[in-house]
Amino acid sequence: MATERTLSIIKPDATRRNLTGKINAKFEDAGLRIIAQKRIQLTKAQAGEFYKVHAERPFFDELTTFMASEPVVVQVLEGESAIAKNREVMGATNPAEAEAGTIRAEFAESVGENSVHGSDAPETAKEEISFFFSGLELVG
Ligand code: DAT
Ligand code: MG
Repeated sequence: MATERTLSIIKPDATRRNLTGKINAKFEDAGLRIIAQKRIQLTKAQAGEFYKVHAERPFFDELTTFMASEPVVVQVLEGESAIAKNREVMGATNPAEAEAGTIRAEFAESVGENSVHGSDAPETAKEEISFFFSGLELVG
């Protein structure tokens, strides 16, 4: 096992309902450290660039409109196997399939408005962290 960093986003459905602290508590309780964090408003174009891997999917327009609809909190989580651990804490994409106790089981409103994003592999984690944060902002 190795210490990893992963990119997390608290999505607009969660910031709107004032859930940032409750979601951060789930990360910290799981041993993930929030080593960088900022609240920003994405444009639809920026959301589209971030999610470009999904550009051909039927839900792309809905996804990018949603991600630009209200502020998001972008963050870097660090810990042992942080990428997989964060995916565990998040739960399945569809909250109806998410395990009890996960963020999406407790807070997500639908498959589209599912409260959190988390990187899915070491390469995407690296890319996604540098999409939002400069090296100077990552103090560990
Ligand atoms: P995850 O966020 O669990 O990594 P993903 O990468 O497959 O899931 O999809 C990215 C986001 O796109 C997901 O969090 C919500 C949205 N999405 C995925 N499938 C969808 C669907 N069938 N309908 C609406 N939105 C969807
Ligand atoms: Mg994904």
